[in-house]
Amino acid sequence: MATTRFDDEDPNLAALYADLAAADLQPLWRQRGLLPRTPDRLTPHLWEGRTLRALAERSGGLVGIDRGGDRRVLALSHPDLGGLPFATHTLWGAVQYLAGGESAPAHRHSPAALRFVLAGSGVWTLVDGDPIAMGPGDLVLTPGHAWHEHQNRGEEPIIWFDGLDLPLVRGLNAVFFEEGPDELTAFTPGDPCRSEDLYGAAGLLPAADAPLPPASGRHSALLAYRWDNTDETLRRLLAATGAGHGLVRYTDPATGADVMPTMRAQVQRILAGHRTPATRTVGSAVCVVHRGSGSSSVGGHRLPWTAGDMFVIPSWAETSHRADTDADLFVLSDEPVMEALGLARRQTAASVAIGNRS
Ligand code: GTQ
Ligand code: FE2
Repeated sequence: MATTRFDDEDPNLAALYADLAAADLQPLWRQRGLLPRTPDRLTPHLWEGRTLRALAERSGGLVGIDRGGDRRVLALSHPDLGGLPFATHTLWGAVQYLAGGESAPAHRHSPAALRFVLAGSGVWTLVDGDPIAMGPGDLVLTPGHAWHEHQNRGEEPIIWFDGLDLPLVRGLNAVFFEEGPDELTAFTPGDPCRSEDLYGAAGLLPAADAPLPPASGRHSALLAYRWDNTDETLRRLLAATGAGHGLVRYTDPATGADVMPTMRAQVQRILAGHRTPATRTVGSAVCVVHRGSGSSSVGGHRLPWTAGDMFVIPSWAETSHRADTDADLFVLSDEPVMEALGLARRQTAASVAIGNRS
C-alpha cells in the first residue's frame, strides 16, 4: 500500500512530494486534522429501543446460533465511524438476543465485556464456569480472558445490552480470541454463584483472601450486580441528599476501583422534572435508557429518549440529561482509560434544577 502523495504547483515541491511518497514518508506540514484543537466530535447518535428490539427478534427467527464464535448480536454502528461496527472510537455497544432454550457456547477473548439486561430471565452466563443468573436491570461482567458462555434454560427470549472495549483493544492490536469446547458446561439452575457468594455482601469481604481478590485484581471480584440492590441504593442516595438526581458507580467491592480496567459502568437516576448539570468529559460513553423518558442535550443536539433507547455521548461534548418521568440511565464509558493514561479532563457547569420538584 502506497502512502498519500501530496502535490504542488511548484514542480520542485511536487517532485519532493513524489520522492517522499516513494520513500514512504509524509510531511507534517501537509497534514490536516492531525492535531485538532479539541477531540474530534462524533455526532450524538441515538438508536431507538423499539427498532433494536424488532430487528433483534427478526434475527432470532432467521439466524441460528452455531459454533464459530457466533452470538446473535446487533452492533451499534456509529454513522460517523466509516461503517465500522463500533458505537464510539473505544466502545462496542450491541443488543444480544437469545430465544428460549438457545445457548452460545464457551469462548474467551482479551477484550472485556459486560451485559446490562433489558428484558427476560431464565438465562445464565457462565464465567470461568461460575453460573451467573441474568434478570432485568442486572449487570453481569465477563472480564478479558475469562471463558464465557450464555445458556437460556427458559422458554422466553432474553435481550441484553453488550458493552465491550473491543474498538480500543483492536486499536491497540491486542485482540486474542479462543473457542472453548462444543459441549455446554453442565450446571443446574440454582447452583451457587461463587463470585456473588464471596463478594456480594456490601462491606464484608472474605478475610482469608483479603486484600487480594482471587482473580487478576484488574477487574471486579464481583461479577454480578443485581437491579434490586442498584435500585435501592439509588433510592437511598436520593433520599439522603434530597437531590433530584443521583449517580452510582459499579465498583470492585475489594478495591473500590472500576469494574474493568478499561470501562466504567454507572447508573444515573433523574426524577421527573429535574435535569443534571451540564458536564463535558474526555472520553466517550454509551447510555442505555433503562426506565422512564426524557431528553438529553449532547453537544448542542437535543436527543429525546424513552426506555430501551441507546445513545452515544462523544468525547468532550457538553451533556445534560432531563427527565420527563422518573428515569434511570445505564452509562458505560471509557473514563478509566483516560485516567490511567493521564488524559482525563472534565468541566462541570453550575447545577440547574428545574420543574415542579426542585
Ligand atoms: O456475548 O460473548 O456483543 O464475544 C460481542 C462479542 C458479545 C459475547 C458481543 C462477544 C459477545
Ligand atoms: Fe464473548
